[in-house]
Amino acid sequence: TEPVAIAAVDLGATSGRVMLARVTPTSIELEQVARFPNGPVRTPDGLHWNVLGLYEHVLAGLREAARRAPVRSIGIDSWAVDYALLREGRMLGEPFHYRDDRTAAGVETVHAIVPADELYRANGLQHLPFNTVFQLAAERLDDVDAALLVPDLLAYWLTGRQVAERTNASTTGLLDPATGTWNAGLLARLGLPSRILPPLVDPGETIGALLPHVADELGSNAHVIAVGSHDTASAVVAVPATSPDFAYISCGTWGLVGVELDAPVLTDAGRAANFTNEGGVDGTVRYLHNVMGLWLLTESVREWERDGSVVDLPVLLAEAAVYDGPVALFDANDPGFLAPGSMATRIAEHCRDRGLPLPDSRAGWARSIVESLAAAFADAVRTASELSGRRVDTIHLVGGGSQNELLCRLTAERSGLPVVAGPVEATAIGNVLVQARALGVIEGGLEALRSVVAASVQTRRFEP
Ligand code: ADP
Ligand code: LRH
Repeated sequence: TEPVAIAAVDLGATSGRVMLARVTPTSIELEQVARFPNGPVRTPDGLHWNVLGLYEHVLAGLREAARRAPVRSIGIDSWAVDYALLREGRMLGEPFHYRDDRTAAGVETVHAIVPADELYRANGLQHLPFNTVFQLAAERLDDVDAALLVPDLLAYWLTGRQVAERTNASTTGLLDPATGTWNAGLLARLGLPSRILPPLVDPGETIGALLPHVADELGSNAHVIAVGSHDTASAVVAVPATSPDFAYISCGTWGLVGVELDAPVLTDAGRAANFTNEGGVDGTVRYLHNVMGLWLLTESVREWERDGSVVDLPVLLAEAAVYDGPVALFDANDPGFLAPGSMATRIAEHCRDRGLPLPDSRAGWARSIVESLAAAFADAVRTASELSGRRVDTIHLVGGGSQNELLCRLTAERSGLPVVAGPVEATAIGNVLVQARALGVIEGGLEALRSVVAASVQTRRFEP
């Protein structure tokens, strides 16, 4: 059969891309049409995302996609939790970046009304200081009539329709994990106005046609279809698993490590281990822990490059792989690594304060970061399995980090489990597959979608 053209907009915290996919009932082929850097921008009031800049790149990418193929539909995903505030359709300032430190005040405000254990029972989320609920608690909302998560904001700009896609909405801390609907009781207790939260839609639902001026600019009559708009939800759809006993590591800026379940686990042990229940595609639950991820490495590289030198990541990783000096095995999850700036210095101080061995080269520090991440990954896989009772016989490592052979090898060694690496663009693939199913190109549940991925992409296996 003739392949169907589908576009995926995938905005990661490190880079964004527009991908053009050609899909048949049994295969998917991906072509990158645009890629652009992304990251925090500091202005005097704090850290922000340049969403207008991102939107401009998205439009250019979609225009190019439509030039190359008759795109039937568009799906948008991005990092979670962050949002724009709107009044009468107008965005009130650039969204804050989740690494902005204003959220500390919001955490205090929320916990003073709803203690942490009660909040966990109400929303099922691990404590991350930037969960939307804490961010909103630090905002003035009197004049606001809508809060739109980033993918929903872009969908609104494309279609004129304001919705909240459910997987990403689950990261706000304002959804009831039992019903998957906005938690009205929690909102009322926190004094958060429910009017600002738009109606929920599920992945696969059509959000709308392009606004006339957008259709004109893009040269396209595609529709926007809701996907797992939380990037991690889309990434997990595209895990090329061939058996159910897998753990996943969605590895880019963050390392999201866990298992897929049918129902949330809301135990005290899970809360103590900081495990979260995020909403997945087809009503699944992602039971996972946020590991700090390759942010530790990219942010260190950014510091090293401040003297004008250029660090080539594959070269650095190749040196790290053969490095045989002292290695610092540190706690990659230390909250002190959340904020941007001087990462290499902060890691070195962290290690010195704890009497850890100190490498004497950049390759040694890169090795230490990757070893520490692999240890945190292995630990999180073990804990996910213990807490959920889910057997794990394979780890699927997907996302940009799957290109990091050293990381894959060390994760296999430290976990004692085989690591299957790839696809790199899992998120975009998961985004496309949900659209393809909505269009009737592919049929079936997640297992069927995953078998299309397994048949279409190259993976690499690392034995323990
Ligand atoms: P995000 O979606 O969060 O922006 P990605 O999934 O695109 O992140 O992954 C980005 C990460 O992939 C980078 O931080 C980098 O560490 C890693 N990466 C990219 N290219 C390579 C490469 N050639 N070799 C090893 N790692 C790479
Ligand atoms: C990864 C991610 C992750 C969230 C974080 C804010 O990009 O969406 O799942 O916890 O960003």
